[in-house]
Amino acid sequence: MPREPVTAFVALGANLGDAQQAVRGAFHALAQLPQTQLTGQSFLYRTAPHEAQGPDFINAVARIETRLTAPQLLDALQALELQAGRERPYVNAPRTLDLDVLLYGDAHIDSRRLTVPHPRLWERAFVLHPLADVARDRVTAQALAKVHGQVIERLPD
Ligand code: PH2
Ligand code: MG
Ligand code: MG
Repeated sequence: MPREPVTAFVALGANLGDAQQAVRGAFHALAQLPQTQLTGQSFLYRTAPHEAQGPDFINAVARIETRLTAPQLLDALQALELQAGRERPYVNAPRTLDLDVLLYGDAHIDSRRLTVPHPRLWERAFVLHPLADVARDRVTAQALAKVHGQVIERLPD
């Protein structure tokens, strides 16, 4: 039996190499995933590293409709990170591309590989602002107020 599609949200981030190009390319790559449609693209944001070192990040959020299971989606995102040359020399090292599952329908997942909703979603301006672009109803003004003060700049379209 084919599965019903699920609405999921993916955070995109990069702060090594041509980060804007990496994030725009990642939107394109998400649109090509099997059993998946890209249904929303946030603006791109330049953001200060949050609990991390290195250059500023480019961040964004994608909305997808997918028939992939959450572990299949994670596999697909990790494959795209590798294709973009991702290396993990240490925790939160600068990266050519980071793709994180933020939300997968209404699922609560707590496995060894994957925690959904993303545990730090509500602490991060670099996630909440682009998420609000593609899921206005999921991000309240109070949530945005809590991350006020984190440096984030919306880039022109
Ligand atoms: N990702 C992190 C840690 N810190 N800071 C910004 N601004 N953007 C990120 O994508 C980011 C971060 C861990 O994945
Ligand atoms: Mg991340
Ligand atoms: Mg990640």
